[in-house]
Amino acid sequence: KEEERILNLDELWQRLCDAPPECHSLLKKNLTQEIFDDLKDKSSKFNGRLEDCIRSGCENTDSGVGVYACDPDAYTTFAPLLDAVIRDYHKVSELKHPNPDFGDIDKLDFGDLDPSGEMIVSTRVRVGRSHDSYGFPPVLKKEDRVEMEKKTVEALKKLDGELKGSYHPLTGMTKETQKQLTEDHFLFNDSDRFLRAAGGYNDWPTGRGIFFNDKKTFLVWVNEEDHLRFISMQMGGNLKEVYTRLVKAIRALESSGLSFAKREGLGYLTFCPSNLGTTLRASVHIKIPKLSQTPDFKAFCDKYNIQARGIHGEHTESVGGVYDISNKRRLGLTEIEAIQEMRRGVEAVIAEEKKL
Ligand code: ADP
Ligand code: CIR
Repeated sequence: KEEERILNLDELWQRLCDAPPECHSLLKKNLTQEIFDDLKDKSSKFNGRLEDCIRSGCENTDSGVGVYACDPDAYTTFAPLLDAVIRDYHKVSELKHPNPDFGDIDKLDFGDLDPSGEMIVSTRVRVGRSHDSYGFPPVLKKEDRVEMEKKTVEALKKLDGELKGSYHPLTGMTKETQKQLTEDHFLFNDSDRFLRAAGGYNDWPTGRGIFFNDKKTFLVWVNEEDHLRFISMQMGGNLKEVYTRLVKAIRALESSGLSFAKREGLGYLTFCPSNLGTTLRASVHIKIPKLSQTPDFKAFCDKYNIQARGIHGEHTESVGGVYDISNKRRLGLTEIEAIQEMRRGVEAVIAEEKKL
């Protein structure tokens, strides 16, 4: 069938050129004929090609970003495209990124963002990490995924205290368990067509799994979009507790023998250019039935550099006026600055909802 045929680079480019006027992806905006011609014959370290980076955005012209890096080296090989997309997404004119700075977690000047408990349902902060010696999904082989999973699980076994937990591979997990964990917002699935087109579900479910502690307040996603995602979450609005737990986990895992891909000016490298830098996304699920219905909702979010998503993740819908509100920028600021950006945005959202 036509849709199942793997399109070659020229066909992908043609699709992008023929994209409907509603296509406003960062790929469409930034991949000029000149850049295309410059990059079309290049290969990255793991033999990734331009088609691996742009397939998702060409097949899904309704993408927001539309670009993925085929491996960490893609950020160098395909820099003329990727740099432009990074500047655009993170709103930076120069590709500069500070050293990690999590702030003084014993002296944080915030606690619960919604002490009344009326508006915030839950709070989550995540970061992504990539093993520095492997490519990203389009160039990975089944064996790579299995090896990475093994290395990761070895490191996770060393966690102790509140972070101590167990690993649950997707292979062998019942459909019912997967469904329940996904509905409860703990687990990922293979239903994102953007990620699918980028090769994110190749060899599914091999090498994928989830680690969590007893309370499911600290979780690690293995080989979903990124090699690793560290997640801290809990019910209610206590950002201080959630963030503090994540910082402790990052510190423990950075000294557990794993080595993560990083680059001067870009911070930690991730599969999607929207995630690199701090890789941090801090979110609340929050009830905002009034604000979300105003015509200025999007402009309001833009003003505070926050982003609204549906409650089952990106590209999903809101349910009952509950939205996922998070910081949008991850590059060009420190971790603690990204958290403060989210905090200010959420406080403004709460104040505005109460006013309406
Ligand atoms: P990410 O980019 O962080 O991986 P997604 O938008 O794909 O995010 O969401 C991943 C999962 O995390 C989804 O199941 C989503 O519902 C859940 N999630 C995100 N933020 C929160 C939150 N504040 N509370 C509970 N679940 C959340
Ligand atoms: C898009 O372009 O809309 C998708 N490829 C998602 C982009 C950003 N989100 C992500 O990395 N999770």
